[in-house]
Amino acid sequence: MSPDMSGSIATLGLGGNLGEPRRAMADALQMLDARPDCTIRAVSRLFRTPPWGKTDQAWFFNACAEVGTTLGPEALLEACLDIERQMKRVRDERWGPRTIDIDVLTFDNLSLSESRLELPHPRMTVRGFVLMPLADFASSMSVNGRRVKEWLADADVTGIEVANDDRHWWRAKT
Ligand code: PH2
Ligand code: MG
Ligand code: MG
Repeated sequence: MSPDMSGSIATLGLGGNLGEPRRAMADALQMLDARPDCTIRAVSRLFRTPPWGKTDQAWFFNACAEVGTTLGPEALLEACLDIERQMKRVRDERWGPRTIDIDVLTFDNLSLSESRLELPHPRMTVRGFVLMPLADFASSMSVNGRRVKEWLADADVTGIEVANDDRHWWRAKT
């Protein structure tokens, strides 16, 4: 997307805890950025996070990204699911281990409540592993009436560590 093109701003949450999640997340961001209808505008640091929800599984890597896009929200979700499929995502159970997960967190200021896509992402305001990376580039963004940094101040971030503080970690080729 060229900078003068009108479009939308979406934020994404990425994570994984099977195989090589760092590589999978970097590849996913590069694949999105390579599309003519998506531009990666910002990427958080890379974090190492304790499993949330289902705790008897490996730690995750997590990151967030800001995307400029001319796609609509459903088409952006489809692009993310496509990438998950291309990367042969493995997932057996809800909240269980996965090679890669790409969630659409926000899309402009849109509120949506569809079975396939709820915006803002319904659990993003309570998840430290989403809020901490998101605050790297969107700490003042308003979500459900509060800023990301305010949600983050109330979130449990126990155990979350920075795995790579170079914001360009995702551009690495191999
Ligand atoms: N994703 C989940 C469930 N639990 N825990 C962490 N730390 N990171 C995740 O990305 C994650 C999770 C379901 O999408
Ligand atoms: Mg998820
Ligand atoms: Mg998902």
